Amino acid sequence: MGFSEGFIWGAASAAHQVEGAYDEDGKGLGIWDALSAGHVKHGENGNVACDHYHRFKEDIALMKEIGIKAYRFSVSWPRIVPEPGKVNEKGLQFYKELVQELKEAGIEPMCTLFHWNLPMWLHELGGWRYEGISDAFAEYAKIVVEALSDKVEKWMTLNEPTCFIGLGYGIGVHAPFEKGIEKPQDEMKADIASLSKNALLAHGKAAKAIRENAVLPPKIGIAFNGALAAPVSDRPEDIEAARAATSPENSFFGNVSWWADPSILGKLPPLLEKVTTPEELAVIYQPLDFFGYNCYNTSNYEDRGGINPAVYPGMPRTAMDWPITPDALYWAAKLFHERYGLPILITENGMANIDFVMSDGKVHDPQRIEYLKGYIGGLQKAAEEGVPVLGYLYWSILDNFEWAEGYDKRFGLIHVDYRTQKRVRKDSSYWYSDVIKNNGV
Ligand code: GCO
Repeated sequence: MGFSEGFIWGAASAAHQVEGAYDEDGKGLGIWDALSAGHVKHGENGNVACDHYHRFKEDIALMKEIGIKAYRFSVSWPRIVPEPGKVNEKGLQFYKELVQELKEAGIEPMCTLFHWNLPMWLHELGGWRYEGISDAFAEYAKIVVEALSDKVEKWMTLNEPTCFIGLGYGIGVHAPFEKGIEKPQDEMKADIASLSKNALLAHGKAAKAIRENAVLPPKIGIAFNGALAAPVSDRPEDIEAARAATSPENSFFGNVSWWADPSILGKLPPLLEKVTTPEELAVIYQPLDFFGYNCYNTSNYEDRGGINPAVYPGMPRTAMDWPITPDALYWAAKLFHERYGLPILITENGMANIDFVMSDGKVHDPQRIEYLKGYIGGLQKAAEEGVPVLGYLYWSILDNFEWAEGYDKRFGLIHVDYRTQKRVRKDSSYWYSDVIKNNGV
């Protein structure tokens, strides 16, 4: 016994990272369009990206060839609401055609409402600091749900609030590139707490808007990320230490529990409690259907003083410099299911590799295959032990715009030559086809 029948094997992407067409058909600018100059490696930007906006049919044909059963895409908020109160029908049309094409290919469309490219008009009102942002997000959610929910069943309100709040307003490496970290610590913490509250309110209001307006009975979640500690051994005290390090009492934005405790358990971490009223918590705390988690590694091994001393010189790392820790999905599924009681959906997992088209015209990526064997194997073990796991979505279907890292970090199952937009399936995509056929590794 391994993965359930009907286990969802899929792949993911995000609008700003793949679509391009940044100013076409009435799209407004988002913060990544307008503010990223000077912040991205090699001076690159997402203006064209993979040109998925024009090539989605070709891309879906490749997904079908691979055998993928679900595609997690995100909707670009500034494409749909380019200015306050205005709905861009052409933008909606794009997503309607996208989900239609997916359905015809037998692929389940899964929709993320916010994957980071905040409309500039909202940024100018204060961005995630603006008090009206959660209502604006709920209105936008309703528009998208009315357009797509006859075909979309699974919804993720937010992708990685840890990143768009923490990296966007704290560390300043993601748009809008604010360095809260340079403020006095208390001030920075209070600021991140109230920004986080607004993001949580946006989630809660959007979740409600989805439930109230969806045609197909919706399944709703958040795609979380954040620290995950794996135990150093199977001894109960080591497992307990991992549990405590993963969900500390006094959590902050880099901990999953900072976001998931309020939204799934209705419980506020101390710093959030200071800025959140009981009425607000009631808005944040909505029934959810799955626990989405974007998982790349356990954080023990990070050179940041994790609980595991297993960092060693020369340990395997991806092209992102991220440690390769195959037990990550096992512990993610175990620990997060145990704490939150929801079925687990791995909303992202994958690796950046030094991929290029080789002299035989193919892209050989054995490192990625090995990476996946280990990680998916771990998830399979969790499923075998009885953790309800709904699915696994590889990040990413295509090489794409990796935010501040630009284009040279390649996560795709499909290689993209950005000069010609030519797609080439990597070896790992053929390997993944077999995994899908066999329902496991
Ligand atoms: C994230 C995002 C993706 C990234 C991916 C690789 O996790 O940061 O959801 O947009 O591209 O995770 O870094």
